[in-house]
Amino acid sequence: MEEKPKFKTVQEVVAANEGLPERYLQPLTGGHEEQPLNGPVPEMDIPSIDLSLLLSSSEEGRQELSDESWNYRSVSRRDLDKIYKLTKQFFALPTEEKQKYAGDIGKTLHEYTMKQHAVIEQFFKGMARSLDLEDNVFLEMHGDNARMDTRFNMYPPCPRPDMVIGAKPHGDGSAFTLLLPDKDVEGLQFLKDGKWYKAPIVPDTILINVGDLMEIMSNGIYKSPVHRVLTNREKERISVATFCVPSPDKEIQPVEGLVSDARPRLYKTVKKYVELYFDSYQQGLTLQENSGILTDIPTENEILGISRGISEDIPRKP
Ligand SMILES: O=C(O)CCC(=O)C(=O)O
Repeated sequence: MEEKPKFKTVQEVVAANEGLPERYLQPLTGGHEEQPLNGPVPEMDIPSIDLSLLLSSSEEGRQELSDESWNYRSVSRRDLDKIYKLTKQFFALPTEEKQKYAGDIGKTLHEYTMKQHAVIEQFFKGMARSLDLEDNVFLEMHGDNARMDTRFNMYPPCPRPDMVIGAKPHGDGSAFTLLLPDKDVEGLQFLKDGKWYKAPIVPDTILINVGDLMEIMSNGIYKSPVHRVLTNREKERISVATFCVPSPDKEIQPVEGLVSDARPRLYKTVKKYVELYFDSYQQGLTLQENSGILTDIPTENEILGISRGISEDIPRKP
């Protein structure tokens, strides 16, 4: 059998001290020059959500959700520090040890995701309620075999933060993503109205990001923001992202109550959503480019787009 080529992880590339591989360099072109990768950008104003209000189903909590349409931050719970510590320990290990350690991480990770699970369920319900829909409508489309996938990210210090990106611009394929960004090192940026904004560091919070799936199910009312991660010359950065992934057998489409003459359907039905998302992402394509998921749409809706694995005018990473 043909042996698979062995790629070095970014951490191994750094450790080998062989200099920056050319494939990581990507000069920005296409209208984003006025916001170079490591240049100053304004801070984004991210609304906070008081989860206790949301969980209490109060009118105030419902209002809080309907007021904002692109992402939410919730006050986090006690064991975030445990997760930060675990992530740092994990990345400090050599590759072979990492594989062994994965088993030990499992228990802590399981507890962490279980705690998040309850929050997520209430979020699905709260968002449905904010749109005058029946509580379970999004949860049902998401399916009984929905998963929560957690990814640990580590961005080592990089000598050319002006030329190397940590994570390319993308919208998340999830319904929501719960992101625990680094406590000390900035790097996450969101694209809004064609401009990049940095996400502020707010201690002890989880950033809840609306994903493409929620954008489709809500017929474009909730939008999945494009975001990217920069590298830092001096400091390593970590983050932990938990993605709510739908049951593989579920068809995803705008829910009935949100399609009307006044608001025509924006997205076609997607089968095998998860496969399609990853396939698009790998190819550097948007879901739209890969699948023609948008219906014939008026101009206003083109702006909503979908998935945007990478935006049109930003060079793609091979
Ligand atoms: O590292 C971050 O802050 C964001 C990570 C991210 O966007 C992702 O894992 O999809």
